[in-house]
Amino acid sequence: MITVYTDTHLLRAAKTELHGGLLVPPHECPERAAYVLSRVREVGLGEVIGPRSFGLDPVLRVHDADFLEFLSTAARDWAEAGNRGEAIPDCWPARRMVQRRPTSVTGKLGYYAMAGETSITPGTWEAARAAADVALTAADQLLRGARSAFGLCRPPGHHAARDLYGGYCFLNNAAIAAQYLRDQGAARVAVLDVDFHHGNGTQDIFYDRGDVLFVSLHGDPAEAFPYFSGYADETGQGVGEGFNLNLPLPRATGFDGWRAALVTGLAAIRSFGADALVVSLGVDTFANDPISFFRLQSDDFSSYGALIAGCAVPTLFVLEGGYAVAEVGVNVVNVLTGFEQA
Ligand code: Q9C
Ligand code: ZN
Repeated sequence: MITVYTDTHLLRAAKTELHGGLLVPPHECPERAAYVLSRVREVGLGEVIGPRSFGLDPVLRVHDADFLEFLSTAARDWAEAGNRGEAIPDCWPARRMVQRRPTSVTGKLGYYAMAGETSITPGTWEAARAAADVALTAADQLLRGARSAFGLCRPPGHHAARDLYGGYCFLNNAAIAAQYLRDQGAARVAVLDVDFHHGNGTQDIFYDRGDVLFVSLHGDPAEAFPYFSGYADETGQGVGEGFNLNLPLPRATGFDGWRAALVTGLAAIRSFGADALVVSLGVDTFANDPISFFRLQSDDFSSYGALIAGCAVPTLFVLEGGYAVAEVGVNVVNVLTGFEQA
């Protein structure tokens, strides 16, 4: 399996995450990608190639132009406004307030943020664009006939909606790749999100679509981020009704319960008849993850990689979360080798 990777992710190196009432070093850190890349090389997964530049056209198929303009200017506008820390919102358009974009950068942060933990810094936009190019370049491998490919994306993407960032995400790499596969001729694309957190951004982007099936296994939103998305009764709307499958799971779910939900999700993907599968691959389901509450062990990742291979459809893996940093490489690559060896 080819891996697509670029050092450009290093430009996403925030000093702060709002966590537990403190500004702490971010869980979503550059070392995560280093661990994954070094494990890819250690097991000899396959060639590692750089991304090509796709420009903004495939990004604009999924995200709004005003949102991209905001992301590309927020860090500079924030500094020019005299703020000394990293850019974070402190006011949101909550219930019964006006959903209108303010002109000031602080107002724009609240307008476009779906969560407040994620700082915007100089370099964030460049890194996010490179991550989208990584996902698109890996998607191109499928179009050239590969059975699978791995986009080693950083920053992650699945919490980003068409006009929202947050949850460590800016551009929705998996959604951009899924839409690109559609635009290049795949009639039906499934997105399987196995990150611990609900992929609210991907759900939102494809919610009214019958050509892209979204399936997500995640911590019950009553107890887990993103809290306001991910319930089982969110099933899609309009022609998209029935093409969104949420499988929320309780605290302390281990591999038996998680695997049963995966089998349900894979059955939906099979009966949908996908021409391509995009896997939002987060390994924050790991028992030792510092911000999550499932109990998967490292060997379990190999097992479920093999189950995903049972779909027998060209499969693009896109890196999402996973914050037990030293174990992220082993867990991610276990999924990929489990898939390959099935
Ligand atoms: N203060 C992904 O896994 N909530 N994002 C922070 C700790 C945000 C996770 C909780 C978690 C976002 C891609
Ligand atoms: Zn996650």
